[in-house]
Amino acid sequence: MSIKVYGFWRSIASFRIRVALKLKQLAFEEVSIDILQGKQFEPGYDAVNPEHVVPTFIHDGHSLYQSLAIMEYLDDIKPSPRLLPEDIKKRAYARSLALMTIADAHPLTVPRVRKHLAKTFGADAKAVEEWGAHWTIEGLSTYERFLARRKPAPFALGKDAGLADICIAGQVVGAQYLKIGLEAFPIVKELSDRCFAMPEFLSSHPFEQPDYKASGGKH
Ligand SMILES: N[C@@H](CCC(=O)N[C@@H](CS)C(=O)NCC(=O)O)C(=O)O
Repeated sequence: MSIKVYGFWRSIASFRIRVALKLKQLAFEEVSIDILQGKQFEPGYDAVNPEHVVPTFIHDGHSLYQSLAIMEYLDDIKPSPRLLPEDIKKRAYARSLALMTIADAHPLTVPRVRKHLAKTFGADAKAVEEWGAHWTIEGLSTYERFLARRKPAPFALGKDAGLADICIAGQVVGAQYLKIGLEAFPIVKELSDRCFAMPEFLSSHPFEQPDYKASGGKH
């Protein structure tokens, strides 16, 4: 089986895929597309992914897009260990938690949105950063409220880390970029500390990626 991921160190969606592949113990090659330099818009990458975003996942020559669809596909091709619970109610709840960042919080902070705020609405660097911080905190607050009502045991859906934990950990990575402390989100913090104690999460962290290190370690 050959797996190639077009990703980027800073991409939280790429982080999700890295963790998922490592939890599944599936070997992969990652090709870096510098989305801060606009490489996602170049013709070579347009041929790979016409949405001009990372990640793109290629399995034996078959292309897939969108981190949620890719993670569900991984469960289909390698069911154990599972990323989504078998129980249908728990499975839907795991997807719900996943979408709170994938669909609601994270898309508001990606480069194309930040660029549009600056270019079209004249937002300066400080305003763009405040925008990002606002939506990142909204995402963390949402997770804290949900996890307070349905406590991690010890992971979001039970004894093993899965899809929901990957997504929550990604939201925490977004907070780290903006130096947002997690004091106000103690349950999220405990869950993400537990995740990043695992080598699959830690080695997938943006600051551990070769393209981050090669860039001189600035974020
Ligand atoms: N919903 C997509 C997110 C795709 C996405 O927006 N990726 C970001 C990086 S995390 C990107 O490539 N952005 C490029 C841009 O904003 O120009 C997923 O979960 O895969």
